[in-house]
Amino acid sequence: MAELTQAQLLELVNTKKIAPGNPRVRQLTERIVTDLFKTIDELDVTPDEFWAATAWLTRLGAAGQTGLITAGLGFDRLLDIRADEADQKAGREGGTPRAIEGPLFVAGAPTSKVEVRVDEGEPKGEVFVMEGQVLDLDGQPVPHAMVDVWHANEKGGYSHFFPGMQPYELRRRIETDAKGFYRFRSFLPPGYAIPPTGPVAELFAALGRHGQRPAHIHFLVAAPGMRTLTTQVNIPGDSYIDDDFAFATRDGLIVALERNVAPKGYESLGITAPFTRSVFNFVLPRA
Ligand code: MBD
Ligand code: FE
Repeated sequence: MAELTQAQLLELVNTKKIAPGNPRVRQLTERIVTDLFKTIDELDVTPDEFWAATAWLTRLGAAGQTGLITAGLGFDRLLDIRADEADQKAGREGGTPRAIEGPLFVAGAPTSKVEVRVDEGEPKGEVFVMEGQVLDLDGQPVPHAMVDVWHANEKGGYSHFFPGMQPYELRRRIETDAKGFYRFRSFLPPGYAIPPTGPVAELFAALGRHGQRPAHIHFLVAAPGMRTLTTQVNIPGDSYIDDDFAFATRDGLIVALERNVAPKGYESLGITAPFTRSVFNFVLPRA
């Protein structure tokens, strides 16, 4: 045992067992350990570098930023690209493009039927209404779909993650009516920036990268018998629209804005002055 070579050590690590364990976990661990041994050897990783990396991982977990780094290193978008490829191969094309959930979704937001005001009090930005239908691929309404919507506040912060916000602030669920209609009022949120200090900010500084996302609103649309859609829409005109640190913007998800829409018909949302609107349908394939 004393005179192990690198190759012998790797073989030992990857074959050691007293029980079958979980074959998939064994397979993935073996691959990752093998690749890391190779990286350390070929790039001549020093002990200082190695232990700095493990300390960084510890801080990453403690800061709750694992979901932020997966997005920033492209893994979330990779999974979407792979899901799109799988759909294409299976002939399951069409519908609203998926876009990454990101690390900031919180389940269980307050639910309303058909319409809701997402923000509260004085508008913190341009008053915005988004409305449309949930449809199937044939253009037929999907009744009683559940539309989860969540977005950042005027400082780019999300409730449950950003200090000083109320539980479920800027998070709501809307149940569509029999014709699949939904609508909500809020304000146009600004973009998002990663927390300025912390493990992700440190890595991004070392990589010479920014941690900005263009202005966006998240959705999760679910209905019985339909495939759940996780997506985001982008607000046009943001300078980061083609430079998202999370690689999540997509054609077909940049909403068209109509400005100066007359308030008539929007009184139930508390609207009494011209506002900004976007009509957007969510199209879901069958499950
Ligand atoms: C966000 O607001 C977001 O949407 C993603 C994907 C990653 C970090 C912050
Ligand atoms: Fe977001």
